[in-house]
Amino acid sequence: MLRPLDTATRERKSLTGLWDFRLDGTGAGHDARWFAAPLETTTTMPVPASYNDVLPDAEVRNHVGDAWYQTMVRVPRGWDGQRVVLRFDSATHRAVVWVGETEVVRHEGGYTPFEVDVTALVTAGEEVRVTAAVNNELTFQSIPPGIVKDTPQGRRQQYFHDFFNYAGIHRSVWLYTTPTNHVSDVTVATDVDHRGAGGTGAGTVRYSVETAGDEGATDTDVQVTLRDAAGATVATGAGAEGALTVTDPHLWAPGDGYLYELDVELVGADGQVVDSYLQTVGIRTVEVRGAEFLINDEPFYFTGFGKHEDSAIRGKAHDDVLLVHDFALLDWIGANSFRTSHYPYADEVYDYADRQGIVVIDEVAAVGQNMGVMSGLLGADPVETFTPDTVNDESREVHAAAIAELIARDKNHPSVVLWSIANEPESNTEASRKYFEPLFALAKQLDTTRPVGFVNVMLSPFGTCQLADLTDVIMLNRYYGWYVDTGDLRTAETHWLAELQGWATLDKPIVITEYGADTYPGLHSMTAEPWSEEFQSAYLDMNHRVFDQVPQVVGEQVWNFADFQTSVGVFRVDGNKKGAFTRDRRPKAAAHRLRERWTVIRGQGVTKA
Ligand code: BDP
Repeated sequence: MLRPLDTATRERKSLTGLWDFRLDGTGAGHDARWFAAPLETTTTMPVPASYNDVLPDAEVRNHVGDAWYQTMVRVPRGWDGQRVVLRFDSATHRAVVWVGETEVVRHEGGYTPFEVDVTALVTAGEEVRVTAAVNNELTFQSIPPGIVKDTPQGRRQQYFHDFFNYAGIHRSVWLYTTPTNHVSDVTVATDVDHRGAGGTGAGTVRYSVETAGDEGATDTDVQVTLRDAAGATVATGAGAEGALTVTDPHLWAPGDGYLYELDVELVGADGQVVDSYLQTVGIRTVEVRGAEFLINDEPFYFTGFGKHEDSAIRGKAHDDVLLVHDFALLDWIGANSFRTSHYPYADEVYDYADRQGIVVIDEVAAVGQNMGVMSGLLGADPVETFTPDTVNDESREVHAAAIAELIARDKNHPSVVLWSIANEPESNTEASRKYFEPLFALAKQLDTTRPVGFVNVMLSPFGTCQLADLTDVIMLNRYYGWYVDTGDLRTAETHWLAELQGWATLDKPIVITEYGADTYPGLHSMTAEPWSEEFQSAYLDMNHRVFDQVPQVVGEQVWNFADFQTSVGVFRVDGNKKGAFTRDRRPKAAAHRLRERWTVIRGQGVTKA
């Protein structure tokens, strides 16, 4: 799916700002046709924002059900004759949208965009009412899963993941135009002949363009022009599909976010440009070879974090200030990568990662498909994960759609080098294999250019995992010294090394996607006791000693970049405190420790010595 852009033939109008807002715990608004009139409310809500923490009200924070948003928008008067599209970059976790009194679109899944052609419902120069009912309920058929319980005190949402169920309109909303006959999709994939003359062989940009329109855009042709960062044309092509050759390309590489731009034009029979779309392109290769993860044919060692979209008051809303600040902190600490744990992030994040040369592991919102973790750690009712009544065939359809939407959205980002199709699902049973086999096949079919993996949980240690042969990269979340062998780092080190040496026999690259210890900022301890800043540093040191003994480990991503909000529980003190930074992005002692290690690794080039 293409992002809305301003180009020579396209215009956008942002619908961010204050919208009218009303909660609806019983779903009454649908029958009462709240979309048909101005919303009866005096409450306004910023878009984008999670609504939960904006108002100091427990009812709002813990709301279960619909949240109605409404705004009036004047369609720019110059838009006559254009195709007009309404797009939500996300609405968490599902939404129904009306323009005037007409329902225009429904979407399932809280972290990917959806859009609809509203040309027939709008008039250039006139106002139109846009209403969205955004629902935050999680069930066994949603990604991520959860259970809504009816209690005498009201409806309660239980869920199986360790971050707060923030909801609302978290990203931008757009009204935008395209010409009637228009470019509807662009796919680029790049290759480099690394063994070419002098070691810097030609680059290839394969492209494929889809078009749509009244007459199927049949009397139009596609022309493409590839420009370098200075704007000079380096290659041109004609036709909906093709391959462009770039001699001596400036490769996109970790730490060097060099981008070309592909100008895709739809040209009419009279030679007039009908539509123009601009697609950024990073020329690079990604390959798993034996136990190596290669970017541009060179072994890459991931350093960085599992992150969250999370901050005070805003919750999960995208925020450019935080974006630029977080990336500056990644640079400060010497990190070269992060995982979008545990859901697709805002489009802006990937654009910025492309430009900054930061490597991304891109994750589907499938987190918490593991009832073992829940009953073991959090005391939830013991149920089985994969049964007709829990995570079932219908859940898998929703999961498949989430994978397809993620790949469709992010396929052109050079920063994305690996798809993660689930975090810590049950993976040690036949049922889990049956559930996941088709999903791996789907991801590999939808993108033949990137490796596909999933993140393995500690309850499915080496030797028991039934998905290990399906995953291109072994991604492990391990908490030796924290959840097991708590505080005993010497024992933890032995256990961790023993398990890791088992995984190493599979001859696949291993990325440690989570290791971390909750740390209360400012708490100190002479003997490095858990929760202290000293312990967090000692814990990280222990992990690094283990990783450095196993050559198959090609990456370390600390859990977490920053402290983040979770549901309440006896394990959490105002959220999860495993951040290297606090929630307001101040460094704990561990941040300095990581900086010492990672700036050295960065200085050695992409690979670890
Ligand atoms: C892992 C999860 C992550 C949690 C983390 C923790 O993948 O979402 O926040 O543990 O417990 O199981 O801190």
